[in-house]
Amino acid sequence: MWKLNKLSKLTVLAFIGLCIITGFFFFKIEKNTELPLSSSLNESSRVHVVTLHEDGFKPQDLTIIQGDIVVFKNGLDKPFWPASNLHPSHTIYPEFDALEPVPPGGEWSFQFLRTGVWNYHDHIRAYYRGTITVEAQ
Ligand SMILES: [Cu+2]
Repeated sequence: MWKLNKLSKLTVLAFIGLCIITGFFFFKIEKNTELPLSSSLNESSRVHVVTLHEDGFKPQDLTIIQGDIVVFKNGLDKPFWPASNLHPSHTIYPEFDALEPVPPGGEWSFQFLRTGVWNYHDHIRAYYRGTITVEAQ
């Protein structure tokens, strides 16, 4: 049993060595991909401003890159409440929801980590509508 000639033993050793090296690099790459993802999102984040006026959100349609931040400013003399569709449940992007009224002159910021076309509205006056399109990095 297990009588291997010298060449076979070398082949087995080489195979084991290759497995260890492959495993090491696989683990290393696996480990590396986790950390830079979140930090690169922060490094390249840009800030955009959307203001709600009497005649609607300006700009009404905005295209940004994944990880960008949008500041929703209240340009009305009454509170507003930015939230993702559908009104009133806000389920298409539940985190994209101020969760409370933003006072006149106030603002609410949100970082978009999910790609997609996100329709939103003013939860208090749902006829104010807009779209944030988030493209992949
Ligand atoms: Cu709503």
